[in-house]
Amino acid sequence: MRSTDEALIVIDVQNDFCPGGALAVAGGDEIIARINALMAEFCSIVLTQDWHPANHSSFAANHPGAAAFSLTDMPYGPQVLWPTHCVQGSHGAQFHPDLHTDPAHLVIRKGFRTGIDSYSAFFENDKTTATGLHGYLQERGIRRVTLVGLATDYCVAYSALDAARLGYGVTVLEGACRAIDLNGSLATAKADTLAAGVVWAA
Ligand code: VGL
Ligand code: ZN
Repeated sequence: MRSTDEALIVIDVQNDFCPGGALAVAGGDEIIARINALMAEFCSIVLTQDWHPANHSSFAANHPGAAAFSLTDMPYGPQVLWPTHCVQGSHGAQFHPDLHTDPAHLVIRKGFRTGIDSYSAFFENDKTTATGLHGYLQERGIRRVTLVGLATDYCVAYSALDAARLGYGVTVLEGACRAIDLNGSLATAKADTLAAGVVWAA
C-alpha cells in the first residue's frame, strides 16, 4: 500500500473515449485492467467524468459549418471542436463497464457549463473556474498524485499541468493512458508537463 498522502486520479475512462464511442481513443479500453489493479495500491482514489450538456460549446455540431477537430476561438482562448461526446446521462458518458468504480471515493464531473470546456480535473479551460478537486485533496492531506486514463494529451496532461502548478508531486503512468494525438498534441503535452516538473513513468 502506498502512503496516505498519495491519490490515484483516473481520468475519463468512459464509453465515448473507448473503441466504439463517439470520440474513441485508440486502445482506450486496453488500460482498464491495469487501472483496476492499481486501485488496490492507493488509499485515495478519484475518478473524473466528462459530463457535457447537449448544447455544449465544445461540440462541432453546435457551431454551424464547423468541422469536428477544427479550432475555434473562445473568450478563454483557442478550443478544439469535438464530435458530440459524453452527453450528461447518455450511455457514452457512463464509465466503461469494465472499470471498477466501487473503490472510488470521489467522482468529479467536469465540462457541465455550456460555455466552457474542461479538460483538467482541477480547472476548466478558462484556467480559473475550479472543479473543487484541489480543496478535496488538500483537506484529505494529499500531496502526491498519480494520473492515469484518457486521453493522455488532453484531459490527463491538462490535469497533470494544473496539479504540478498547485504544488503536488505528479506522476503520469503513460502505459495506463492512451492519446488522441491531434496535430502533435502528444509531443506538446509531454514537453509542457515535463517543463512543469511532471514525472512520466511507464
Ligand atoms: C477529452 C476531448 C474532449 C479527454 C475530453 O478526456 O481527454 N478530450 N473532452
Ligand atoms: Zn469533453
